[in-house]
Amino acid sequence: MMAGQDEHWMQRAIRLAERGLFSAAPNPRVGCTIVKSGVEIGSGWHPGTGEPHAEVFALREAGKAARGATAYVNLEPCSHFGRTPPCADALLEAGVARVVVGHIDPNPQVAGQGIERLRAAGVAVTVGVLEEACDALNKGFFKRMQQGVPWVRVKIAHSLDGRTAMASGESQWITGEEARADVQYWRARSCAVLTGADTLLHDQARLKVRRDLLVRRWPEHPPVENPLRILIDSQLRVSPDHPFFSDLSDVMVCTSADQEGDALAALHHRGIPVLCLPRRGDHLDLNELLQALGERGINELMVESGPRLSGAFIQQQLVDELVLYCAPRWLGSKGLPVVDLPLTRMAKSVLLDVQDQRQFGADWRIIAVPEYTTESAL
Ligand code: AOF
Ligand code: ZN
Repeated sequence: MMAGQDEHWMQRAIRLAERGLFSAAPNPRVGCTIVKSGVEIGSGWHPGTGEPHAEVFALREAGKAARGATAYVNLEPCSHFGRTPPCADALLEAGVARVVVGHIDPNPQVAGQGIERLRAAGVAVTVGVLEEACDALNKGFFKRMQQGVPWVRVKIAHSLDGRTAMASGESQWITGEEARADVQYWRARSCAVLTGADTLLHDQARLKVRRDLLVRRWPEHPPVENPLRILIDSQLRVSPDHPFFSDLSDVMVCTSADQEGDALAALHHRGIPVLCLPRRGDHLDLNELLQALGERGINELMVESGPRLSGAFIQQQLVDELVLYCAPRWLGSKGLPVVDLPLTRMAKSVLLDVQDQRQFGADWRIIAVPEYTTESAL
């Protein structure tokens, strides 16, 4: 089989996997296509936890024709009995002759054993086709499996003069509708969306996925699971009557472990789950938060906060990716900064590795990865 063909069909597997972009978590997004004589004879994708895996749907569709065919999967077929039996066994039973894998599954229950089992049974296995794209699709799942914590993505909308709000905190709306529709895409693919008290005290944000805006950005109408909405409020300044709490099915408040009194009692009274975190300098220990979120199966965390909290995530070197929307507008010299980072020397500056830049309406979106050094730690 020509390498170009492998790439073509792996791209198809990735497209199938993307149908689970907003619903597969905490499981990875997985797609599978079964190909014989250059023709797809079965396809499938994993819709979410508890549902059959991608390979199972694809094999069902292919039926007996799967014998001697090639299966393309963006993630290594599993080898363990989880909620479903191992996909490696299903592929063997169906008599598939070759399996092309995009990326190894770092889940310790799998971690190469799926591939081993297939090879041991005489199936030809090719690993690493379009590996980078397969990695990009499941960065959160991979990080949680390898490090126990979610992938942290910080979103910031700012003006061309580097301001995120007026001095009063007023910030609606800096960017235009297209950029805001794109924000819905990131929210929908996140397992959790996090904000801070400063933000909620200034606006009526609920951090819900706006499906009317999402369909503009992603018109296929795939299933969407609501992300967990997290409020960081170390002093419990946000009232339980804030619109953020109008729906309690998917909220959580994180506060300081030394909080007590009426405000805490009011949250408990309303049945709002509260996570108490130790302090670390001026902020809560965000690393502890990430550990707790990892244990809850959060793969991708999106931070949509003001400059103080975004700054704390950057200072604690916890940000994996920045999604910046820059609007062609000046908010003036009294406005709030992009992040609160009280640096004094150039040596401490945080370099950003720009991965992608693109225009949304009149605004620019920049995706960048902070390059931390020991020097950039405050
Ligand atoms: C595959 N194909 O489509 C997916 C896989 O609880 P379970 O049984 O659903 O197992 C979940 C684990 O299986 C998940 O953590 C990951 O390692 C793997 N996901 N594997 O062969 C799939 N979704
Ligand atoms: Zn499986």
